[in-house]
Amino acid sequence: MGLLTIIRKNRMKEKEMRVLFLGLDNAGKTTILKKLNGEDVMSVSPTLGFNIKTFIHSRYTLNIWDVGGQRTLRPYWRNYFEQTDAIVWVVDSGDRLRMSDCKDELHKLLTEDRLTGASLLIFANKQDIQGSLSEGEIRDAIDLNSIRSHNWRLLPCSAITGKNLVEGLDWVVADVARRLYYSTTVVQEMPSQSVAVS
Ligand SMILES: Nc1nc2c(ncn2[C@@H]2O[C@H](COP(=O)(O)OP(=O)(O)OP(=O)(O)O)[C@@H](O)[C@H]2O)c(=O)[nH]1
Ligand SMILES: [Mg+2]
Repeated sequence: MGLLTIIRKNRMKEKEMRVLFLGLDNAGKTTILKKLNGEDVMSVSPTLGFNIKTFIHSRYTLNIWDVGGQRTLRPYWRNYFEQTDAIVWVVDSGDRLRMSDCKDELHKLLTEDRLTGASLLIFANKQDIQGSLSEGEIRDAIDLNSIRSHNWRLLPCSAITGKNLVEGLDWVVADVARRLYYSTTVVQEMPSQSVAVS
C-alpha cells in the first residue's frame, strides 16, 4: 500500500475538519455559533481573542475557530491559518458603511498561501434586520464574482432566527469532504495510480 493511501486512510478515520470563522467585528460570528450550539444568543460580547467550538455534523467533527474581528485584532488572524479546511466569512448585511472594508479584508485574506484550496462560505448575516442588503447586493458589494481562487458559496442567514445556519454547515462539510475524502475512494479503486504516487 502506498504512503499516500495510508495517510488518506488515516484522515478518513479521523473525519476531522478545521473551520475558521472570520469577518469584521460585530458581524455575528459568535452569535451564529451560539445559535448552532443551542445557546442563549442574547448574551454575546465582542471576542477579544478566540473561541473554539467542536461540532459533530454529518458524521464529521468540525473544530471551529471563532476569532475576534476588531481592527486591532486582524493582524493576528494569520496565526490561525495553518491547516484550515474551510473559511466562513460572516458579513453584517445591515452595515452598509463598512461594506468596502469588508470586501478589502476578504480579498486580502484570499491571497494567503496557507489558505489555498480552503472552501469559502460567505454568510450574509442579519437578514432579519429591515433594510439589510440582499444576497445579490452583498455579492456585488464585496465582489464575490471575481473570486477564482476558492470554491465559494453565499448564503443569506440570521443568527437570531437561525435561518440557513445548518444549511451553511451542510455546504461546508460537503465541499470539504468532496475534496479531502471522496477523492480517496477513486485513488483506492485505481491501484496503478496509488503505486505511481507512493
Ligand atoms: N438582528 C440581528 N442581530 C445579530 C445577528 N447576529 C448577531 N447579531 C448581533 O450583532 C452583535 C454582534 O454579534 P457578535 O456575534 O458578537 O459578532 P462577532 O462577529 O462575533 O464580533 P467580534 O467578536 O467583535 O468579531 C450582537 O449584538 C448580536 O446580538 C443577526 O442575525 N440579527
Ligand atoms: Mg465574536
